[in-house]
Amino acid sequence: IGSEVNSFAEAVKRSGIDPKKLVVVSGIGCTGRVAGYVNFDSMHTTHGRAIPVATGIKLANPELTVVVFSGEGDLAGIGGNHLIHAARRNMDLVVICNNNFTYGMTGGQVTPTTPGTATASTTPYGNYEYPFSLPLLMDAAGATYIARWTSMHSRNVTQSIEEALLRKGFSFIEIISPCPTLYLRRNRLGDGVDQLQNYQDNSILKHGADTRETAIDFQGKIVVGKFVEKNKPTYLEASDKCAIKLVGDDYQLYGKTIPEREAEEKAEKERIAVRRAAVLAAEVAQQEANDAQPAKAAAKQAPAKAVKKAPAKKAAVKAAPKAAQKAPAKTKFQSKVMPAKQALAETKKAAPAKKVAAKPAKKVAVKAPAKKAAPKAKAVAKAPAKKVAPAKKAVAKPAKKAVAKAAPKKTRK
Ligand SMILES: Cc1ncc(C[n+]2csc(CCOP(=O)(O)OP(=O)(O)O)c2C)c(N)n1
Ligand code: SF4
Repeated sequence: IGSEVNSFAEAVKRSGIDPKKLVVVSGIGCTGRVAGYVNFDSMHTTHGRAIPVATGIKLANPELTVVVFSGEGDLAGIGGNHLIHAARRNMDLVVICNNNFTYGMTGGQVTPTTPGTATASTTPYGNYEYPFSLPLLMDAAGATYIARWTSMHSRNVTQSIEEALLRKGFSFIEIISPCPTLYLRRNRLGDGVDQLQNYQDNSILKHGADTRETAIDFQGKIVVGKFVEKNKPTYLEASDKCAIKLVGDDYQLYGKTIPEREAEEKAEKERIAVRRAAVLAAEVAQQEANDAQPAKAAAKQAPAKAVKKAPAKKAAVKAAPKAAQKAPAKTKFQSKVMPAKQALAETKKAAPAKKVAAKPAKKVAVKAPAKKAAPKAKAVAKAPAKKVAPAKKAVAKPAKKAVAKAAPKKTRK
């Protein structure tokens, strides 16, 4: 969840949207806590009701960008009805769904996406329900932007959120992520790093994939990418059209005629383009400075001594096979926002030339209480000491792990 929030903050910064015109709404759950982690206007609503609250906010003030950030249990379980109807209406919302296959906060019950045969506290002998594939559900319901990534794909997550923030209509981004304490433990799937390895090994990048082919089996292949991107009138645009038919061109919403609102929207788009160009220009300048001083930059990027020793476990995430790293063929679904240089060139076209030199927008900060930083640093510094374990212990650990991993296969058979 933390890496997703980081991707989200980065996407907000890069998009150039005004953080003061952004609202984050979440439901209840571990993911639902996101509303409290961010430094934007936010609302932590009741379980399953993030989308109706977000819809209300958007209708009350159409100038706002409204983002819903919640778990799959909240969005597709108790809130499933709201989810499909918001997609059907093409309500102007960005929905980010953290799918960890479980009701994390309440102890690991089965959810509408738990893969078949997986164990949950409510399916101790294996899940016998048929799970939803959320991209397929959203496609059938009418969502106009659908992407799926895993928490291994931080950059892609940033990219998709950035795209969604800059477009109109209902955008749905699913992020498959681990719940180590419940889903992974109960299914004996190791820890978070093991699961990231699984994502690395089993993700299949397929932009524009048929959403009927996005089902996820227990520890099976995960099709990721941008599956749908299309335009159709949003709920507000459709209701405007209907009102104009009835009332004529004098129709006003919140005291503004449609041409007045369109003019404001255009002006805001220009301001966004200016901010976005400034952020991207700063990024490009930083990159060029790094390239010019490779030695200095390398020294700067090198982790501190203590941190260097600690992530021995991280090394366990093996590099993906070369074939998997190969860039896929370009499709119409390819992102329009990366890399920074290309994005900057495109953004400059939209932004008034003079203003592009404006200072980069203020850093979008994720709330991080200063007090808590200290104990964290200590923990990192202490980590290597723990790892210098007596030979006996070191042998015992892997053996235990191997047994634990082998066990579920037996049980499932
Ligand atoms: C009306 C109502 N029913 C049930 C609950 C209990 N409850 C709190 S969080 C939660 C599950 C959330 O699961 P999910 O949305 O998948 O988020 P996660 O915790 O996995 O991130 C449930 C059932 C509640 N708070 N309110
Ligand atoms: S590990 Fe699972 S239960 Fe713990 S915070 Fe994460 S999602 Fe919630």
